[in-house]
Amino acid sequence: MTELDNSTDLERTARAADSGANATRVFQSKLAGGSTIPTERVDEVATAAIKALHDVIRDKQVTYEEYDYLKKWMIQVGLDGEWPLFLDVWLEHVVEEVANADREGSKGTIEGPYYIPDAPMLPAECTLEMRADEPGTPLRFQGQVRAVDGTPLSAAVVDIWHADDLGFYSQFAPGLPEWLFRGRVITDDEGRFAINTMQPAPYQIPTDGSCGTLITAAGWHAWRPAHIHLKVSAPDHLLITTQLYFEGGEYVGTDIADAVKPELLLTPTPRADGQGNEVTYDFVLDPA
Ligand code: MBD
Ligand code: FE
Repeated sequence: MTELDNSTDLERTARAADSGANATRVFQSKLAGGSTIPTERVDEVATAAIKALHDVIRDKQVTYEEYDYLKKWMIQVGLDGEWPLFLDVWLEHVVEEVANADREGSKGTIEGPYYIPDAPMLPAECTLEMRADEPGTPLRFQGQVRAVDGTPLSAAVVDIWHADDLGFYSQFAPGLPEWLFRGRVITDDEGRFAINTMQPAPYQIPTDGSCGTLITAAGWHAWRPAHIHLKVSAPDHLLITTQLYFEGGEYVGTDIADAVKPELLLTPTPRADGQGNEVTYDFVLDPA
């Protein structure tokens, strides 16, 4: 590899130290109060989880050497601030599957570790915050929010966040504007929105942290396909947390976080004015 290739690689690699510590801090402010989960429930779930691990140890004949590396690794995950990343990449998709099994409206998927609440409020027709020379392919992302019975939902909130053209998230990578590619868009009288942004790039799990250590040790790849995160909500309706992907995009079939669903694929088309791409995607919210 040449020097130049190497520096390009470094630029494109998120660093665990930048993203992990902030993901941990942001998560800690989410659960302010104490747990209200009953003792019986903790007993039931914790006992089953521990037993599932016992079964793996027996089934795979786990050795003391492997057990000690597990301990060392788990200690390091905490030091790196990567528990939010680890849990959201490898467990959350099943929690989401259970949570949203009974929904009739739009499909959800995982939230991941990089949501920031209280992003700037924006009108139905808007442009997300970006830099003057923002690299990438412009995307006009438009659609309508409706109830299950088809009623348009005005004043719904389309809370959107995504990475930039290098796969970096604002507030989790250094040097980016605070609210880059983050905003809460309010739908108009017909429940519609039209958001001008830039298509995000695939996201690579930081390779220099403990999640990266696991990925390398196991011979996996470290990538999520390019995606747009959303939380869509309206009064008297259930909030849906979801992501949208790009049909035919790299890693769409091999997402390390297993969070792609066929219903969540966008197929943007070139705009008539030559200014990048456009795509329409509607959301349907279940009643509260
Ligand atoms: C991401 O951008 C993401 O969405 C998830 C789920 C995990 C890591 C990075
Ligand atoms: Fe993401």
